[in-house]
Amino acid sequence: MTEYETILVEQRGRVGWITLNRPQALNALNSRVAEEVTAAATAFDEDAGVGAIVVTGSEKAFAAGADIKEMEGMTASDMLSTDHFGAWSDFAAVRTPVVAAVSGFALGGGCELAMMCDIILAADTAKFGQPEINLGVIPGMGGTQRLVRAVGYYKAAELILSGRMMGAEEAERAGLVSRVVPASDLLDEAGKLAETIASKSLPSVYAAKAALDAAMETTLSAGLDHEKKAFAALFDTVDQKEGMSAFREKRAPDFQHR
Ligand code: CO8
Repeated sequence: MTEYETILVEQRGRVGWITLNRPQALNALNSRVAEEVTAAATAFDEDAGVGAIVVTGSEKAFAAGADIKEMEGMTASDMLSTDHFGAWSDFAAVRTPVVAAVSGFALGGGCELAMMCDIILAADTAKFGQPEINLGVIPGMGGTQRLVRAVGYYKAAELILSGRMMGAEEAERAGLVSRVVPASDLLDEAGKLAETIASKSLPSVYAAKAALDAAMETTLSAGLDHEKKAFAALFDTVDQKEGMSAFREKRAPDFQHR
């Protein structure tokens, strides 16, 4: 497996694990992290032996944001011309479902990275926020758009305009987090959830993620049209026949992921 500098990468069964590993900077996301996380996620995405990915950080920090020290001296034209965080768009585009397992700080780009994932599981210690306003900037990796879609305009506006952090329980109530678990159980719970997803038929998992993405991106009628076509297309898979005959025969399906 490729050697990485800022992340740890491991495959356990059908689950790919990516652990942010810059403890000295609370996993701040510099351009190297962006490249490496995207490269690792893309490699997992291209491997039919991987059916789900978990992204996590440390107990203290999922990620405390984009790397302020890397960005500090940049100009607007540096930002525009280098597409500083362009790699993250490729990460957000992987077909494989991604579970963010968040413990500690998920701030700025860290919160935005969690929101690029499909499911956010939070330790009871997690703290989410978009504090960029305190630095004289605004969220730049999707925060103004994805947070509004996740928690609604008014809650997102309060968080983004004030820079206030919210705890795990509040984030769950707001709809950003799907479940809060004790910090000591976070990785086990994320692993179990990812294994469950990875045990399903890969074509239907890809189709479900793409249809969910369509719900975020399009109008209701366009989204329904997307769903109708994707639903129909799955009837050409081996696994649709297997899933439905297993139901009729009252046994567990043996998916072939095709
Ligand atoms: N960038 C760089 N270094 C960081 C960052 C960061 N975001 N966060 C923490 N660190 C470093 C600290 O500088 C410190 O390093 P050192 O020991 O060398 O001084 C080390 O990590 C430990 O941090 P602290 O001593 O500050 O730890 P505390 O426990 O006292 O505080 C906090 C923890 C509250 C999380 C605090 O570190 C903090 O406020 N961090 C910054 C949070 C923040 O503002 N995040 C938003 C960053 S901007 C952003 O994410 C924009 C995203 C969009 C970019 C898109 C570009 C196109």
